[in-house]
Amino acid sequence: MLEKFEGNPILKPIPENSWESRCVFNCASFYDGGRAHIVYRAMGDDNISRFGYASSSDGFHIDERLPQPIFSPDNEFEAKGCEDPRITKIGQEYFMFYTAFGETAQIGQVTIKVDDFLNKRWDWGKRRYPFPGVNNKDVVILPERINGRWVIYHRIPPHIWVSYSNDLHHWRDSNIIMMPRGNSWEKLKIGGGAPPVKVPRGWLFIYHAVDETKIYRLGLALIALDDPEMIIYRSREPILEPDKEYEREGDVPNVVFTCGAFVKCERLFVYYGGADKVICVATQKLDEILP
Ligand code: BMA
Repeated sequence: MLEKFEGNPILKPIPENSWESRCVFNCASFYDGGRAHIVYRAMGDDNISRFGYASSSDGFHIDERLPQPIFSPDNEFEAKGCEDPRITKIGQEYFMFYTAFGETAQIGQVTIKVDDFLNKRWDWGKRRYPFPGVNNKDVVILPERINGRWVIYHRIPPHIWVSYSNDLHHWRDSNIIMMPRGNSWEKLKIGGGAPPVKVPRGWLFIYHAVDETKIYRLGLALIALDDPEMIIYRSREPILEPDKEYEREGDVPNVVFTCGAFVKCERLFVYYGGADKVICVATQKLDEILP
């Protein structure tokens, strides 16, 4: 259902940069100030993930890329790396959730002022770990309160869970909202992909799903605007699957994995890692993607 850009991959590793010499992949992406911003996971010689930054004026062609990482591990909770960033604008701040990989793979959470981000002052503030010690990943947050509370979706294997907060720091009332579906492309586990995008009929939620043979695909769900636990649609078939060489062969084969999407001119742009090695984009007109 999504159309892959013919110029994929749009970003590849740079062998001369030790921190991103091996792979650049799963990236947060959002559109602000007339540009598509991409915060991507990179790995180099030491096998530790850090985040790099690139941007594009048309969403397809990268016309800016920084030579140094903009976010790196800085304590024992993330000693083995920071992975899979997802960024959402709330008021005058960007919230970034990521996987903090240390003894366990848990959720990390930071914020940065919009003005600081756009001016490349990488002041991310205090690092928080809202579910201490829990094997928990793939967080996406809704950009506005629903019935007075903030809402995140996250993944404690193999399900997608919802949790709520009054203050954006303490999360409670967790519930499973989506489960893997037996004998299908989403049999083994599922997890949140891009932060949900608001469309007139609901929250458009792209998630990833893993089958028994470890192939990663993307699925689509629509969540009721005023009820974070009501799934009003879930695609029977994947909306993206690995079939190009750059998705089938890489650091981990047969993977498409998204952490970011936005709508521009009625078109959905989805950024994704191909085979844990390169960054790609796929798009579709909004009215084509929803049945
Ligand atoms: C998941 C995460 C992703 C990765 C995927 C496929 O568990 O680690 O970052 O893209 O596996 O290897």
